[in-house]
Amino acid sequence: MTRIDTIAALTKKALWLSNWMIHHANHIRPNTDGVKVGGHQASSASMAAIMSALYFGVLKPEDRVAVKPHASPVFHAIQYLFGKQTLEKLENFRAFGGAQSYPSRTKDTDDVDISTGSVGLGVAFTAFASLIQDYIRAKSWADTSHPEGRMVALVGDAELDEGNVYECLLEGWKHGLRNTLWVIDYNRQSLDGVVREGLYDRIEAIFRAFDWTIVTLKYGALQRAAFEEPGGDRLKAWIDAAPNAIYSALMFRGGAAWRDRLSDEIGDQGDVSALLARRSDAELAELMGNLGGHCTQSLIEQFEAAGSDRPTVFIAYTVKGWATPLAGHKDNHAGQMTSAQIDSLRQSMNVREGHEWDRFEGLENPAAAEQFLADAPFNTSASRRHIAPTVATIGPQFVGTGPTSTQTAFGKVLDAIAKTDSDLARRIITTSPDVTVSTNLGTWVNRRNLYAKSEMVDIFQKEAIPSAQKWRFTPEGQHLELGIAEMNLFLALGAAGLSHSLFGERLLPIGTLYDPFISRGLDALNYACYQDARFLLIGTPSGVSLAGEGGAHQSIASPLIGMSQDGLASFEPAFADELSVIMDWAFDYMQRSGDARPDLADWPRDVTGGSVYLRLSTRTIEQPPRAMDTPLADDIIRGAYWLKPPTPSCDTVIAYQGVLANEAIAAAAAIGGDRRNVAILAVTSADRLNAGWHAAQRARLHGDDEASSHIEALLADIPHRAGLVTVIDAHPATLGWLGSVRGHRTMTLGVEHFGQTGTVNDLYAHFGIGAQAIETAARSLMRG
Ligand SMILES: Cc1ncc(C[n+]2csc(CCOP(=O)(O)OP(=O)(O)O)c2C)c(N)n1
Ligand SMILES: [Mg+2]
Repeated sequence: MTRIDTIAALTKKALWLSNWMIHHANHIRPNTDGVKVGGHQASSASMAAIMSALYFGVLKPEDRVAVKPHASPVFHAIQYLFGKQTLEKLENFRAFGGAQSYPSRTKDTDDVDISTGSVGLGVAFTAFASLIQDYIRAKSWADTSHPEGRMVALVGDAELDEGNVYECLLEGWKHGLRNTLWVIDYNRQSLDGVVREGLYDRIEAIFRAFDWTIVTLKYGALQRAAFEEPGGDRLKAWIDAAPNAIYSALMFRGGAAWRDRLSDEIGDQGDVSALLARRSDAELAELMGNLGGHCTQSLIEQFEAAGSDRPTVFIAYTVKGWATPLAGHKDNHAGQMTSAQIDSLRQSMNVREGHEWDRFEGLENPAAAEQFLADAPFNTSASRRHIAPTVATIGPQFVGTGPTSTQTAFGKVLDAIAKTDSDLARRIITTSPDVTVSTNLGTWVNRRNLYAKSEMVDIFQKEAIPSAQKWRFTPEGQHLELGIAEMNLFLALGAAGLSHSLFGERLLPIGTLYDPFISRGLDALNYACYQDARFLLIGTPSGVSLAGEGGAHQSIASPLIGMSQDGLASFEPAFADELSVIMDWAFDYMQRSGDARPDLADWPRDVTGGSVYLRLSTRTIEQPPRAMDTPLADDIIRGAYWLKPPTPSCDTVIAYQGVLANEAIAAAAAIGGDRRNVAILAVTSADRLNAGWHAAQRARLHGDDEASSHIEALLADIPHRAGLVTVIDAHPATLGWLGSVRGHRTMTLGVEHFGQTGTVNDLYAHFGIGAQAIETAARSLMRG
């Protein structure tokens, strides 16, 4: 058997196993709750040949692949054929602990490079992964002894409807994207139906506009041979002119329908009729289904010819549901074969009943196939995931005690780090969607420069035009300048934040953006966290405290996003010294990789590490005169400390998070005078405080009676009759739960409506979060 024949035979195995996996999950495995299991047989069939050609023939271990989410079953089947996926996982496809519905880096065990699920994100991720690979390899500290990988995306054609794909094309073009291969499964069907005519031309024009190499795989080898026969040119012309819906419908109806239609439209009683007559119905159906994306020979030839200097897109014509009874039907997205249909597919694959899962069942020469798989370039025994050493932190960088804002302090901390000759400073990569200067990254960039593949001087500097910014681009530069698209920021942070695992080099990515615009990139942020990428996110400025900017620039929900986003520890420091401590901790936390204990009672994040989000402000406030010590630093990281501790007679607690610290202090002074019966709780992280509380509750439910959380300990001595006022420049629910910890009566102050322009005092008064409002709320609780 030739290499092509072997891969074509393995394609059939991948097709069969993926379809059987879905059938088994839906129709054979007992269903205990009546909820549909699902899985995409037609979408999988569409990609079986493309993925088999890549994995069995073309890919190398250093390549990284994002698989179209709903082709997950084919991916798992291919890994199973390689011997890297267990039967148990396949039998439990979409079940608890089984192979995942959509390929998952964190949940699957069979070597997923790039998670997918939310369409379009995996596609764009490959572009940023490629940029990050280039970034690393441009650095003098990088180990470039291992080969460069290609970043590959296997793309559903409807994924191109997602705007983030175009945002990344533009960004990729700016940065000289290369070494990126996208294979579009051009089956002209999405979830709901068949796409508009003429889509191909639009797609081609778009990729051409961004300087991509375009390879169209329209006709398979069988079709190309038929075109050479007498009358073949007429057949080709018919195929070229056929509307998508007609082609799909005929694919569904099969050989006899093809013969009727073609005979009607181009049958000439001469050459074309003879061409058709030479083929049985089955052969005719095979010929018409032999589009480029299903032809192993064409796929291998074209993939192997691809260069790496430019990005390449393969537009591979396919049929959704190829080689199955679902082929071409417009409703086939969630459609599944009946038991009778899967049975006839089984027979056509020479798979015996009871041997459905056997890896090499039905193959002509199983031993040769097994050897072929063992020898496949992609199939190495070494792990394809890297482990990079951690980078030592350098301790908190304190930046003075005068009045300041957390955003200004952030810039100074980074500047202090930039001045050091440390690994930490070298491994930091900063990035920002066109808000580098306005989020105080400017001084860092002046010292550490912007990244570009080749040197570019700052023309303004050269022309001696005064500017605070030195905008010099160099391969050693450490700031990745992005356009405004926030999705790209999070995709870049995702790729940079996985570089230790993808490329074996540790990066410490820091991304800054205006806090409200987190929402603009939220799905990509979620996606980065789902992949367990590690980065530090700075949202600044935030809240109504940036006053004059008005409603659309004032974030309200972001602390709740920070709390609810899995994989992201969020903080909102009020003071510069807190920020210094948190940043130092964050650089360590981002690099942790302990194993989560499988104990429900545990809050494993402190062991496993994660990403960190800091919500900062541009409002300058007075700083407390104090020295940082270890107990205080520990409490800052745990999420709260007493700025003014309670006395036994405490009747009011004011708990604030972030920039309203001085309002809390003023209100406490106004209420308590010198009697010190008002305590002030400084919350640095509602997120970690809340997570610790939940973890302690779960632990106690599981029998650990000693378990206690930081917030429970802090509130333990507050008399029950005391009132609790919470205040934040954000949604009040962020801190509202504090009253439930020990059952204190609580008033929750915050911002629930879109902001206004005005002075800080105007807005604090308008939203009821200033000192006066806090005092009023506290007094109302005293009366109660
Ligand atoms: C962001 C997002 N929106 C919606 C979906 C639901 N969805 C999954 S696949 C799909 C259609 C995909 O069509 P296409 O990319 O052409 O793949 P095909 O099924 O044709 O292979 C949709 C709408 C999703 N997974 N992600
Ligand atoms: Mg499609």
